[in-house]
Amino acid sequence: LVAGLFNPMWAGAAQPLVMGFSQVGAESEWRTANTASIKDAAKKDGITLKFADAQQKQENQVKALRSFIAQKVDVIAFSPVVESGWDTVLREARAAKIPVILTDRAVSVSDPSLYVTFIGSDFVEEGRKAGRWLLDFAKKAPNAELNIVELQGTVGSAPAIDRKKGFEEIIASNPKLKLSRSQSGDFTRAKGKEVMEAFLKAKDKKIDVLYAHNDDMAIGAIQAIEEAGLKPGKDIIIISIDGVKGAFEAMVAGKLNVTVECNPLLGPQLMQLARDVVAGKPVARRITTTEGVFPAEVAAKELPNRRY
Ligand code: GYE
Repeated sequence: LVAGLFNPMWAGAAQPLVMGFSQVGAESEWRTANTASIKDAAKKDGITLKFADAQQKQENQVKALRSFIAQKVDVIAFSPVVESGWDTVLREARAAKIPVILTDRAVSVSDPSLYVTFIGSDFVEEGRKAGRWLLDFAKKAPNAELNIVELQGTVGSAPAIDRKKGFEEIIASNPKLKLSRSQSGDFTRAKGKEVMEAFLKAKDKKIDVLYAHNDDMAIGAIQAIEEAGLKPGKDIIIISIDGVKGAFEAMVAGKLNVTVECNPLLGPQLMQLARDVVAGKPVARRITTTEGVFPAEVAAKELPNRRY
């Protein structure tokens, strides 16, 4: 064989599969781990990845999806910033016969067959787990009311909607647990800090518990609490979601009480799914990841095992 003359097409070898992936942004530690997992898995799997970062804006995602359609990729995968507003562009993908896989976040569309499958966590269940931890905590606490404030994720996003819903469903069973304030911190540290500062400044009611929809906002809030001269994890009990390394470090330092795990390492499963979908194999409509709950007591022991 003469080097340079060999064309794999002549040998009948398949062209590498091309995936267009539209990511939410780079808003959190979770997202960074998710992006790394997807890029890594594509490389290992020999899949050509066209990656676009939407910087938390739906309009950027719609543009990215349209550009993937124009480029005739084999498969589109994306993690939708918000739940609604996808019907039109998903119909365009269908008209171009490009299958769509949802990762991480769900959409609400009029016709569910506009996407093939959805791989990601059960966010309602994560909210319930956070609520159950607080129910247990409240059992041990003196009989007074517990005043809770909430830092929500991105407005209109599946994890913000569902984590609120699951948490509220559980705490409703104990009238001692009262949610007094709830505002979006857009899943970032900077916003989490800013909103917590505003909560603390209100000073109308002592804050007993903070429920943050992700670790990054909790970590931002921890700073705000310390700057206000209070002890996070003690004066204010803090519950968050994701289970990133930063949360484990905060728990080891006694500043965070519990994190509910949400697994970002979806890359390998996504690549396998993409291959199956393109090959026309049947796949499950919904693939849920398995996750745990990590209270501060186990943080030091678990930290070395954390992969994100
Ligand atoms: O919890 C948060 C990120 O969609 C599950 O998005 C994801 C969430 C995650 O910004 O940290």
